[in-house]
Amino acid sequence: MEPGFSETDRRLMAAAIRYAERHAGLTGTNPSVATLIVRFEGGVPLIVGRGVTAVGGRPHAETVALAEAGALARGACAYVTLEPCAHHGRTPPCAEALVAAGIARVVSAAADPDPRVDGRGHDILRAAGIEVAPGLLAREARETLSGYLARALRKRPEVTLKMALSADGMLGRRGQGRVAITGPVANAQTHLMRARSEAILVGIGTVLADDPALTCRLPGLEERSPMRIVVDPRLETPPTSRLGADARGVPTVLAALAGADPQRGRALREAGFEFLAAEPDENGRVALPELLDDLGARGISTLMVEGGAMLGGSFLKEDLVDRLVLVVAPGRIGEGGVPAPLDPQEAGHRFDLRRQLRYGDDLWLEYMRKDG
Ligand code: AOF
Ligand code: ZN
Repeated sequence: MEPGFSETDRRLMAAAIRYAERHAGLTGTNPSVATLIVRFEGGVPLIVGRGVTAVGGRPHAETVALAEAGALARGACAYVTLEPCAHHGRTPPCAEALVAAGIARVVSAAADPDPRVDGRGHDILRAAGIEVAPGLLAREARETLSGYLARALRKRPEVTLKMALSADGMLGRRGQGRVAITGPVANAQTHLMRARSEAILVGIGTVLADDPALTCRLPGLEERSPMRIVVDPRLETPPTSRLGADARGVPTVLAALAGADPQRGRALREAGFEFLAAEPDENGRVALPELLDDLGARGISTLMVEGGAMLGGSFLKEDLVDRLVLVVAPGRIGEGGVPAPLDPQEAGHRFDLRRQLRYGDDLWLEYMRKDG
């Protein structure tokens, strides 16, 4: 137990962190934050207000929770997964709103690196005589805020590399692209991951071999399909591909190098594709760090990399992967297989294994970058 916190504090903060997941990926450039307003009646905690950052990013979690609590906020304790903001947006800062509502104690998890906040939120609370207890379950909270934190601190999206492997460590069969190896439960989880990402990226090799749709096809979540990005240096994506079929509905961006055939560009533009002028690396391929900088500047904070042994291998080699998801299916591919750029054993050396789940016959392994 962290010093200065009770077991009840810890349980309430854990609940707030779970609640913050609710709008993960739906709050734009804003993080999905949660607030619980809690009164202690004879030592028993009673939640009188709950809030999560609204879809689109405003109102903030504190505003929502304080509105629900009303007059019951006076003398209550607020549990916030991120330091309350200190800047004036469309509404006054959350720190001031907590003061005005008469909150007696604020327990927070992660600090906010936004230069407009960065400790000032806590300072406003302390100056008003509120007891401030920061840092409870900070690591767990940072995981729910990781996309926001990556963009705030590194000006780049958080990168999740997801790969499906056969039991013998193959990604697919040579010349055939992806062969369906994982089962329905793991596949549904993949679609859920897509829904929670702001953008999904594959290489042109995957587009040509698999003709993927890269949409979220879970019933009720079709609207949550993220932006699709293809690393396509020479504009080889066929306008008639499945990506082209709905490029007008789902933003689809081709990251191409200068000098790509303008004729192709025209046909693709007509099909609804958008373009991003990528920079070449020393091997004449699309430079991935610069591509990530570009996506960060466009407000993308979570990127899921889903395709291609080559592209996945490059992200790993260049140390650009923050989260790694390996789905290991029971079947073997054997002769003619395309080996994955790393296996679970190597992954264990480079990343921390955070979750290990069974989905049907598949093993789902989630890792985080070691220093994270
Ligand atoms: C909070 N509570 O629920 C969230 C916060 O564009 P704005 O004005 O909405 O401000 C965005 C910043 O607000 C963002 O960078 C982060 O510092 C903070 N997010 N703060 O008090 C919340 N989502
Ligand atoms: Zn705020």
